Amino acid sequence: MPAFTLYGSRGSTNTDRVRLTLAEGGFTDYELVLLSLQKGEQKSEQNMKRHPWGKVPVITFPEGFTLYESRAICSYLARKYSFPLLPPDCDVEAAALFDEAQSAEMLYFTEPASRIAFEKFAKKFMGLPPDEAVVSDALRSVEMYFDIAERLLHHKKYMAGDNFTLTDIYYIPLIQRLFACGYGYIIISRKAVSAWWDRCKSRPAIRRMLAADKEAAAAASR
Ligand SMILES: N[C@@H](CCC(=O)N[C@@H](CS)C(=O)NCC(=O)O)C(=O)O
Repeated sequence: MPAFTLYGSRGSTNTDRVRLTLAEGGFTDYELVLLSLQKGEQKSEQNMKRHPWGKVPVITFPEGFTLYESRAICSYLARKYSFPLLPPDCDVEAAALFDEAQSAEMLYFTEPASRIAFEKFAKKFMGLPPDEAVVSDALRSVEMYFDIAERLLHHKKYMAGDNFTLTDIYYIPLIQRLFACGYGYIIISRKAVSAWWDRCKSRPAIRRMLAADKEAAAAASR
């Protein structure tokens, strides 16, 4: 029996955060159950019991422990299985800088980047046109975000310091989405941000997972 079940969805950036964390940790002893967001399976009675807001991802253990929220899941898994993706608990300053970087990612990057992904990517599958005013406003925020990240990344290799951590993983799915929507220039045009992105995506586990997902998406569209 696998150690736990991850309920997620294909193309879900929040699910991909967890999958990337597991890939980086080299952990494969889990079952991935894909729910169809198009069919509304995340709002089924069973999933509402797992996730009170009716979303993915969620993990459940055979003994009954259940956890939702992608970042909480990633840090729980990193702690439980000792993935080297968090600062050591004894280094309180490094832990505080990690929390700081995670807050910045979640509030100043993911918030506007998700609006772009929803308008330019998800709405296509719903047969709806993007709201260009929302996109322009969100693009301005993402550009400003990376102007600041550019300055900060001149003094550190990764978002929370000189080590690759979960915070770097948290960016990957939505940056992939920005590239898919034609906004990759936001990353590439900033030297330090672009170098950071290259360091992240060239990690062997990340490279393998991104290549496999690209291949799967191409096969699904054939
Ligand atoms: N803050 C949550 C966001 C979860 C979320 O919005 N998941 C999306 C998929 S990427 C979802 O389930 N959307 C369907 C819905 O809201 O009905 C996390 O980090 O896990």
